[in-house]
This record gives sequence, structure tokens and C-alpha cells, in this order.
Amino acid sequence: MKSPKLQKMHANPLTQMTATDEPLMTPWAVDIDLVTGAMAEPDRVLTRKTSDMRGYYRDEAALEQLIGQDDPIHYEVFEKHIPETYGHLLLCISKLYPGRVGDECFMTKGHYHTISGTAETYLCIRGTGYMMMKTADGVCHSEAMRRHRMVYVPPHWAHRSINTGDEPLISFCVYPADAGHNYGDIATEGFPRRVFIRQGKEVIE
Ligand code: S6P
Ligand code: ZN
Repeated sequence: MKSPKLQKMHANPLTQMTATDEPLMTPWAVDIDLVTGAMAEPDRVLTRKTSDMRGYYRDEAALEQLIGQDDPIHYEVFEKHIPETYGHLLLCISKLYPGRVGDECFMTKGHYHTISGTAETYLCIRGTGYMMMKTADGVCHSEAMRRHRMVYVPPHWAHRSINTGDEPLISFCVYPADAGHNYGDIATEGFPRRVFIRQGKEVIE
């Protein structure tokens, strides 16, 4: 448990205090298979099942049907333990499974960062889809995701991954460790565009 003084210093970059004020972290490394996206020995795995996605898809009946069948996993996030304080970088593997809710492609919930002025990079390792992004004043922008493509999510953009393919959409993500996740605002606002597969073709509307 950090002292209140240390937490305050890290919450405010203007103090010019850095993560080196914390106990010194020993450098470390992790093996990530760039073909399968598997992270060796993650410290934490966040799993979101279909039943965690109520309220996110257009076709609520189709979602309930899927939950009633076998409530499949929508996505998993594999992380290493890193302090969520100013100066550190969080890294994770995000694995979004293929699937449809009705004809809408499986997607992540999406979020703004709690510290809105923090960016994120997604390096796509496998799969195909989109990164759907939106600002608080309603500007929407999507970028294609495919193997070897990196998407830069600038500060102040809510972001959601969408899997349009038949295999997992896997990305390596890096972002400031104190960024935090704000799910509430984008859940209320919604993203202006959704992605569907109809008669074998992508439809964005
Ligand atoms: C974290 C980063 C990803 C997502 C993950 C799941 O900032 O953007 O690790 O957390 O793709 O998405 P979500 O919207 O449920 O957090
Ligand atoms: Zn993020």
C-alpha cells in the first residue's frame, strides 16, 4: 500500500515526480507468440462472456438467445502486473473471438480513458476487423485492423474493437498505466456506427 503522499505525487505530472520515486522495479520481459497472440504466464486474465454484453448490441433478443445457448466468451484480455501509476505503461493482449449477435459482429464494450488525454496503440497480430473510435462531441472514425497493422488511438477518443472475420482478432495494446477505463460515458452515448455481416458482406451503419 502506497503512502497518500506518494499517490498524490504520481497523480500530478506537474510535480515532475516520476515512477522512479516508487521502489525500483527490476526490469523484466515476457514472451508473446506473434502468430497465436499467446502471452506466456499472464498475471491476470479478464474474461467477458456474452452475458456481460447486455445493452451493447442492437438485437437484444439475439443476444439473449446466444446467452441461453452456451453464453460464449466474447473476449479475453491478458495482462502482466504493472502498477497503475504515472510513468508506467500497461500492456496487454486483447483477444476478441469471432461471432455474430444476430448479424452484428462481436465487439468489445469500448471505453474512454478516465484520464481522457491519454493515448493507446493497438498492434494487430491476427484477424480482421475495425477499431471504432468516437469523441465526446460525436465525431466518429474507424480504422481497419488486420495482421501487422498498428492503430493509434489519440487522446480523447473512445475506442472499441470489432471482429469481422472468422478467427480471433488479437492485438497487443500499450497505454499509460494511470489512464483508467471509463465505460459509463460511452455506454450512455453509444458509438454512432455498428458493423454487420449481411449476405457475406460487411455493412457499416
Ligand atoms: C485498454 C485497452 C484494451 C481493452 C480491451 C477490452 O485500455 O483498450 O485492453 O481493455 O480490448 O475492451 P474493453 O472496452 O472491454 O475494455
Ligand atoms: Zn483503452
